[in-house]
Amino acid sequence: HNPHWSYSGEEGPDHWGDLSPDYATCKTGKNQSPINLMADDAVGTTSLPGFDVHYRDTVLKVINNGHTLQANVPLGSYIKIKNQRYELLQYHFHTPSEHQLNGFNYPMELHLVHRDGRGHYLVIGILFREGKENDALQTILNHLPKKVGKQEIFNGIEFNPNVFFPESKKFFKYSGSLTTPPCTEGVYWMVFKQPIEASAEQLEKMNELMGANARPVQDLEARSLLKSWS
Ligand code: SG7
Ligand code: ZN
Repeated sequence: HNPHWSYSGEEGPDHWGDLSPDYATCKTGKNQSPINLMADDAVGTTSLPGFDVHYRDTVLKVINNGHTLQANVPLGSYIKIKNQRYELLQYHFHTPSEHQLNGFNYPMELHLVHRDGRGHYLVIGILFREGKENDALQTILNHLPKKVGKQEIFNGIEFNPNVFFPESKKFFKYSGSLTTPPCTEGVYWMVFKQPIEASAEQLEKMNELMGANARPVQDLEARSLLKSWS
């Protein structure tokens, strides 16, 4: 059983590394996430490998695990990068955003968590800004689990998270970590530059459901931040 952690107070992000030896990387790691994505400082390269999204329409399975609102995805949805297949496991939300773009947080961030056959994680981050109502997000808001900690399956609701990808495929790439304990490193992060939109009411509702669940930005340290354009 893992020690309890939270987003404020004695069990908050500043203390994660001290709550358990298992969480030491949260404090000592030099490749932590999230980070501030400074577009001007990022290394521009058009030679980053492309990615192909192969997500399926699947039944909606939603859980509020106490830290985030999460949808668990049945096997068969994946991203392909250079012949490497990263299976989509789940996606979840943070309010406000965990990554900053040019020094600013956004009201929300979506994380699509993938894993390859060797156990390496690839997380895709998509930022939300306030704007027009987001139909896909509304589908999720219309199907919320009634209890914390229990997954609810909404049979008959076919959902494909590929609708969340922004129009522009420009993205940042860097090597980071899980943004929650145990803060494991070696996570391949791709964060899209273009935010997508959700209405003020939707963002407010998500914030109400999850509370503030964003880890503060971490130092870049010796890493380089790449961008897929120049
Ligand atoms: C959320 O973020 C959950 C975790 C996730 C963690 O707390 O979605 O997922 C679980 C417990 O199923 O951890 C290993 C993992 O996916 C960290 O993910 S994140 O770095 O993308 N924020
Ligand atoms: Zn996350």
